[in-house]
Amino acid sequence: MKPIDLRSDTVTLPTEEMLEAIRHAELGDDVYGEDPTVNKLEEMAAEKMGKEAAMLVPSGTMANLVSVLSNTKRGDSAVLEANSHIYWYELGGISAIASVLPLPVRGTMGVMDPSDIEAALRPKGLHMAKTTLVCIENTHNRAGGTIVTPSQTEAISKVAKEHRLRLYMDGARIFNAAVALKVDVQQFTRHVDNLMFCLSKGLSCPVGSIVVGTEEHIQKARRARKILGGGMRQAGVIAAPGIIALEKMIDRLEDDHRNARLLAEGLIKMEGIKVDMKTVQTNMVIFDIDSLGVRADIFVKKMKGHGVLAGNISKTRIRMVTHRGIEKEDIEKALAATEETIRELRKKTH
Ligand code: TLP
Repeated sequence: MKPIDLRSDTVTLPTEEMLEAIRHAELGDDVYGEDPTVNKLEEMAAEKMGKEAAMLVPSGTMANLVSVLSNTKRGDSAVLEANSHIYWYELGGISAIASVLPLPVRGTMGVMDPSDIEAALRPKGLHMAKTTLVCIENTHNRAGGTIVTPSQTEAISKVAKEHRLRLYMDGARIFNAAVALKVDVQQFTRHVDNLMFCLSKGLSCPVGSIVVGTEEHIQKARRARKILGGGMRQAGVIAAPGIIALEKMIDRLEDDHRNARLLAEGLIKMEGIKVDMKTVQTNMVIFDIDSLGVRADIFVKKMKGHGVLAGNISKTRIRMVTHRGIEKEDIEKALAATEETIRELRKKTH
């Protein structure tokens, strides 16, 4: 039987309509700017985000790196959240490739306090790596898909403006935030200079992320993408499902949020499992199994034996992500499998 895959929303497969759109996409060489499908997607994305221009890249990791590169110079420093994806999961590309010194600031549920950002800035001076950039993440992955609200984003943007810093948003799942708060996505984007969002997560596309900003910024970002080897030719095959994603796949994220809540409500009832319900805001559930006295990687392995895939994100914490293809019945099965796993482990330790 096919496992219930709750490791990530990146496992979503394209819809039939997306596959059909790929088959019929009008194509050209995008390095010459001549792929009409890419051009259409980039225009749609810029308009949706309320910015001047946009650029398609293969992955969220490249989108973040391109954005760091195009917002900074070698030897600058950048403030980011201590548990952010850029800091944790991107092989240190910010330092290894962009030569930028990260200044990590610990947030609360993924949200940095503006005064902590201010305190982290390097003062001007001969000895200092000049701070030029602040990065926020929305929704925040390691905090459990938590939202940086529009007013929190605005407060951070005030600090950025005051200190003449650029503000960048890793908005890999920004539509999850907008749908959860029932606000237009521009309520977030208007406070940042540039951002990226992913097509390949909850929006179900097979590949792709989009960098958005001013015309001038995107011109710079195009050079950064090229040096990283991200200039693609008939990239319309990637853009075609992206168009469908923007037109049709956003509102359904609400179903994923409902399922995540259902999952969390079931998990919290189980002995030995802790869920901080405040963090269950979108399509992720992170739970702690510390009091079970078993390592998270072992727990995850046992779950796999019961047909459920999850991710261990620390020694004691496990992440489950809901997405298209996961229905209410799958949540019920996942809960039953978790209960069974706990029972088995208890038997072993008694
Ligand atoms: N996140 C993946 C893993 O890399 C952890 C996941 O399964 O959640 N920003 C954020 C906030 C992300 O969550 C991710 C992917 C990325 C950037 C990178 O995107 P990709 O995987 O397309 O390079």
